[in-house]
Amino acid sequence: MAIDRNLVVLIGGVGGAKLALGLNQVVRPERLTFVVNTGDDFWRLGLKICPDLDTLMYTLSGLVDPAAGWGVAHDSDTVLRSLQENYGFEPWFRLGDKDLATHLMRTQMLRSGNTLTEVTACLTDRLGIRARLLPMSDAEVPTIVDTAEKGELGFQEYFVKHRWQPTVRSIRHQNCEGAPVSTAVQMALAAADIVLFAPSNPWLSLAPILAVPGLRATLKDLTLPIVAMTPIIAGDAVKGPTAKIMTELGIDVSAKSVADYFGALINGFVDDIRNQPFEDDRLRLARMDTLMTDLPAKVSLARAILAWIEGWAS
Ligand code: FO1
Repeated sequence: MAIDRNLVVLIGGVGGAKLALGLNQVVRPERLTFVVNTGDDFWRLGLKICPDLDTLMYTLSGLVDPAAGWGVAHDSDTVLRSLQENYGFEPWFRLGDKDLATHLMRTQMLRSGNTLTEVTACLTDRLGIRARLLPMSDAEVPTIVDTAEKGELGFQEYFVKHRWQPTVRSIRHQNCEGAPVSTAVQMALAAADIVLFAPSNPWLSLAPILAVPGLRATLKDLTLPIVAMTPIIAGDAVKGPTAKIMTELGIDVSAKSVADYFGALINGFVDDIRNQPFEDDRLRLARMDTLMTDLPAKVSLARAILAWIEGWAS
């Protein structure tokens, strides 16, 4: 049975998209809103690339490359290879031909004066996605990673070009003072029955959303279930640099550290059954299998989380 409550999910890219797919099957689409990190966005070849929005769009529309978790399945690379062979362009950021169609369309619509929120609504509609995808802000708020070896790097240089190998000293969100929460995000949060932080990297993918001025304050004023989840399972991240970054920032690699990171913003936390249990008087805690190895696991985790939260009322 589809869940009939308004769910707002704050979410990053590949890690969060797994749960998004499960939620998409158990929540009525008109009740489901994703507020998506755009701190990873950048300009390449004159095109606006929004990796986390792309990943969610491709995942929810079934276009995604399942092995990578990003990009379009069975994509070709004719354009990128021509750029490299003819013009010596460095292809460290792989843009497939079909993927380029998305970036061309997005950029053209932005240049025509549409906001990123409007463009995303149009792209998702054309891809047959019925849930709502909202960029966290219409302003550009690029994530900058300060590293020991390379100094400050743009997010994609850190993550893709240098394969998240440099040691992270700190992370900042450029221009966030000038990036108000969009009206669409404000309205979604005002109508929410449940807010969920996806199991995305808190420091890289969720922190940029929380850095948008007004967002933390809006969340603090809500009196409803606000739940975060562990991206750490059995002392490590399933994929990506979460555990590595925690170590580099001097944070103990545990689910408890993740719960502490969200602090008073949350009142519930989903931990993994493989983790060492911890206590926190402020929080309702649940322990579930959060690994999501296949679609049935994604759907049953989504169902279990929402059933648990629904049980709070009784
Ligand atoms: N991730 C990579 O590891 N290598 C790539 O070449 C790459 C290209 C790419 C192109 C479009 C897009 O939307 C995403 C892409 N990603 C790539 C994924 C992405 O940059 C990261 O996974 C996220 O930014 C982290 O959430």
